[in-house]
Amino acid sequence: MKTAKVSLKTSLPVDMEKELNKQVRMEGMSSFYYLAMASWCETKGYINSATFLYHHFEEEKAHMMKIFRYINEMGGHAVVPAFGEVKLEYTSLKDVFEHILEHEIAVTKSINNIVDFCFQVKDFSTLHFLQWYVNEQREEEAIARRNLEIFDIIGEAGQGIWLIDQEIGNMLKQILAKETAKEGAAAA
Ligand code: OFO
Repeated sequence: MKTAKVSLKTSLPVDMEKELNKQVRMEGMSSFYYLAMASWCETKGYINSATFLYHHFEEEKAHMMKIFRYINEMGGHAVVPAFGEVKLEYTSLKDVFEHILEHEIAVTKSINNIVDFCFQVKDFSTLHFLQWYVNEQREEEAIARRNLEIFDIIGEAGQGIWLIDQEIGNMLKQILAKETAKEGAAAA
């Protein structure tokens, strides 16, 4: 007599698992974009921008892992994605930050599509889980826009580019202070 294979049941819809695995890849790709940009900045002497981008590389890695762990927690199967090539060269520091804003908008759209899908399949657990990403993307887009504004306000001529790099360093300090405050509030 054949024994039926017992598989663990999950409320995670199969298509949702696929969508989340795609997002795992997108977050992973994001981390490598930031890493490549950090390296480009470092080799050009934009040290503060490089530090900002190395920090962001770590953040994106954490975003990837958060979804990865969620898929398995829900009884799905998180898949290690194949990562493609990333852009290694940029024409200027502003070019780097323009790519960042474009990329973050693409990530927001991707998250929004999954949120929309949550409603379609009535997956309220994933909907709740993704709220964190909705907020995160709003914050990240705002930071990316602010970084580009800095270029317009200061101007790149003369010592401008040096000042811009300094200002991006200050932006990172503000981000780190906010993160510490959030952690403090969560621990209280
Ligand atoms: Fe993953 O937060 Fe932006 O991309």
